[in-house]
Amino acid sequence: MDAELFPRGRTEVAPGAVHVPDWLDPGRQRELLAACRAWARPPAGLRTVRTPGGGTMTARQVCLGWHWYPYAYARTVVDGDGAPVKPFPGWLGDLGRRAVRDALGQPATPDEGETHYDIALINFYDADARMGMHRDSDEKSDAPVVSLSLGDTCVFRFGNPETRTRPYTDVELRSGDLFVFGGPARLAYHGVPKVQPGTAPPELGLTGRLNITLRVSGL
Ligand SMILES: O=C(O)CCC(=O)C(=O)O
Repeated sequence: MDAELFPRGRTEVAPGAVHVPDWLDPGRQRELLAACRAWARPPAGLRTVRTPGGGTMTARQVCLGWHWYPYAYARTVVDGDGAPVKPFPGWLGDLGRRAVRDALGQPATPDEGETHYDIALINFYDADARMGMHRDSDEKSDAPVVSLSLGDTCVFRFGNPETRTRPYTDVELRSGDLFVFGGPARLAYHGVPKVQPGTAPPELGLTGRLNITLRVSGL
């Protein structure tokens, strides 16, 4: 948004959890959106995730590298069309390492060359989609999680590692924003209680919100 009353700056929301507004410029956002559209196509495309309790997640999802399903990883879409998961591209790993350096001011691990982002979870939110408070705890690596947002603005709730409830901080994530959480924040509960429909930058050409999270599996 132009002419902010209070310009948005880099904010440490909790130790190890950093929000960097406008990290992706409009051209990079368009490139990432085009890639997401290709990844969303079948086979192993965008799907509705069913939870063990018989419910469904309202955000629809496609995975790269490793296929996440509640609550494990596989190499094929075991809860969908059975196809092999799409590969995780090298350029996305480079983007992940750069994101960590920019957000945290340090490499993802002491030996950065060894940090191989190999999972992307891409969530698509329409106007009514939400994501409940949860921890990203199915990975064996403690490398930071990298989160990139495209399209509609959302309220991203970032909490603590102990409980789904307070204390938490609500952060507005807009198109192009980066959020990284590692170290003491790596296993913090987080979720998306609300998407603000119609707030995507018109020139992006996306109705809804996409979130791309990059993780290191350690598998
Ligand atoms: O959409 C978001 O910003 C959060 C996504 C998320 O929490 C997840 O993929 O585990």
